[in-house]
Parts: sequence; C-alpha cells; structure tokens
Amino acid sequence: MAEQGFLKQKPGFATLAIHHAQEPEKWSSSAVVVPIVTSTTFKQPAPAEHTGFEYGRSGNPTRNVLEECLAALEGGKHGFTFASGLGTTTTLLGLLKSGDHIISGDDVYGGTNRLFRTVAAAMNIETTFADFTKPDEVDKAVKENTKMVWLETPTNPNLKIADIATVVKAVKSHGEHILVVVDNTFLTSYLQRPLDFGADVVIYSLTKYMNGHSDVIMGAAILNNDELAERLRFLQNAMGVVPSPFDCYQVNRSLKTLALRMEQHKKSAQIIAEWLEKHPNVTEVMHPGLKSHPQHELAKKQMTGHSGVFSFKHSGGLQESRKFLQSLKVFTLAESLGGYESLAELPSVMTHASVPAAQRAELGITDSLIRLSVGLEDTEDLIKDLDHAFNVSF
Ligand code: P1T
Repeated sequence: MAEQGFLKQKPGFATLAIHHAQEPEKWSSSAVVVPIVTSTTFKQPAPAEHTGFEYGRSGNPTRNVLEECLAALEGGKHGFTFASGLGTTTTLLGLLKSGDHIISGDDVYGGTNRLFRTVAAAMNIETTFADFTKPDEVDKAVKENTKMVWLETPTNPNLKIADIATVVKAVKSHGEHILVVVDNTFLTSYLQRPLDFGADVVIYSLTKYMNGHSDVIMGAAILNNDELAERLRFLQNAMGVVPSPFDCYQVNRSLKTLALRMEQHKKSAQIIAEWLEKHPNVTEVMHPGLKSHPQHELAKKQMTGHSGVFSFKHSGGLQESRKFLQSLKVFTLAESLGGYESLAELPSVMTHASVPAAQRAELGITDSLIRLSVGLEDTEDLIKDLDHAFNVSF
C-alpha cells in the first residue's frame, strides 16, 4: 500500500528475506536455520579441484547465503560482503588506479570523506566533492579521468536527497564506463532500490539498519554487471576484507525482521519529526517525510518511505547541544544509527569531526545540528525524553 504518496512497496520483500537462498535441502542436515560454518578450509577431492568451497576467504557457505539474500532483496544479481562499510568502500577503490578521479557527494559520512581525502589521495586518486541535489554541479565536475561517482541519498547528516536517475543520466552522458555507486545505508533495500534507477553498485554499512541490532560491523556491495562482479569477487579475495561466518549469520538472521523493523522506524520517526517541527526551540527539521523538506516530492518518487534517522537544528549553540544530549535518558548519546535502540549524537564533534572545519561550515554541520536515530521503543517515551531534555537545556 502506497503511503503518504511515496512509491508503492514491491511485493514479496519479507518472503525473500526469510527464504531466499536458505532452502533446508541445501544442508545435509536439512537445517531450517542457516548453519554457521566456521571451517576456514574445505576438503578437496583432488588437488586444485573443489566442490564449491576451498578456503574461507574466497567463499564460505554462511556468507554465500547472506550475499545471495542481500542481492535478492536489492533486485540485484550479485552480492558481496566485507568486514565493514568502509571496508566495502576501500575494496571498491581497488577498481581504480593512480591518476583516476572520483566525484563524491559533499555531504557524506565523515569516514567516507576522510577515506577519499587521505587514503585515496595517497594512491593519487583525486576526489571532487559536489552537491548532488544540483545535477548541473555533478555534470560540471566530470573530468576525462573520472571513473567513479559516489553518492549518499539521503545524505549523512543533512538528509539531502539526490535524484538518482537524473544523476545517472548526467554522468553516463560523459561515458558508460563511469561507475555510479549509491550508499543506501540510511534507507535499506526495503525503502529504496537504487539499481532500479540505473545505479551500477549499491553499497551498505550493514552495521546499521540491515543488521539493526548494533552488534555487527559489516558492509556489502550489490550489483548487476557480470564483468564488474568478477572484478569485485577477485578483489574481495585478493584484498581480503571479509566478514566472519558468525557475523554473516547474525546479519542474515536480522534480515528476517527488516521489513517489520523499517515499518516501525518509519512510523515512529515521522511522528517525532512532526513533533519537533512544532517545538519552540527547534529551527529546522531535516526529514524527507516532512512536507517542509525541500526535496519531499522527489523523495516520494524514489523511496517507499523514510527510515528512523534524521537531523534537526535548535536555537542554541554547543553548550545547549551538550546539555541536551547529556540529559537524554531513553535515547543513548552514541555514534551510529539503525539499531533497535534510539541514539542521538552531535555530528560536528562526533561522526563528522574528521571533515575539515571549512567543509563542515559550508555544509551547515554546526554545533546546533543534532542527529537522531529513532529506535523501536514506544514513541511516546521517546517524545517525553526529548521534551525533558529541551526543558532542562534551554
Ligand atoms: O561503520 P562502517 O560499517 O564501516 O560504515 C561506514 C558508513 C558508511 N556509510 C554510511 C552512510 C555510514 O553512515 C557509515 C557509518 N556511519 C556511522 C558510524 C555514523 O554514525 O554515521
């Protein structure tokens, strides 16, 4: 059922999450729950012959199930998992070489910004940061040597929305070979499927909503192109940034409740965002589900709804932010997002502290911008918590 004018949810999501690639018949025990295969190596019938698995870095039965399930949920052909979200980005950098150029969204996770500005730069891979809400700016940033375009939508922490199809069109007009990568961490495949809009690769910090229980660090990349998949399969093994079978089991289990969790995150965050919008100490709420969001109409065209993460600005400064965050009792003051527990943080000194001060100022990542990750607690309790924190801080 389409809600509030957003895209209609594709049918079968929850069924895929529970059954895809996990037929009990694939295990000799007919186990209904995917086994955790911890073996690092697999017996071979003859030298250089194997029965599907040889060494745990190049492939593992538990990991394969998760990768296949992730690909199915994304409507993609190939799925790959990595030891973290940033490990995914690092491995994708392996597709590039010295002298290549990346265009990245200006408002991205601080760690992604840092990776491009420091590690990629040391490999002589240059990055231009551009505002993807303005496709013209992206178009102008493309150079002869541009090989990869990297966007988050919605962005972290300003929740800006880029029109994926328009960005893809602008980029591909300069050459089909330029890869468009979308970091879909804030929404998950339940709320947005960038491959449907022409993106080449979707990446995740699975650490967030996809796992949803704040107990695993992991990342993933999902794509359709067979040749690119072969290159990534090579890099996954050759660079070795792989997750553990136990962590793969945890994420695979968490996918079973993804649809239910996202529905609740979506509902609760929308109520809280509307409540904040009316609060006298709040000057701006950045939530794509609000009519006041500058790209609300665009959000409805490419998303099936918004998740539980969003930001707001208040009328105070650093002192009020500190007091507010330290007064919260149900929300926990911590980095990260997407878990069942509600979190609140101050991006200017926490998740985005590694972004140069001038770039932070340009993006409006000020000391009065607070980011919330609305969890699965009772919405009323969360509102009471915020209300109390405002009352004692302002
Ligand atoms: O933490 P890791 O699994 O390596 O994922 C990095 C990452 C990638 N992309 C996005 C959009 C992210 O938000 C993150 C990690 N972000 C946080 C820890 C945070 O609090 O924003």
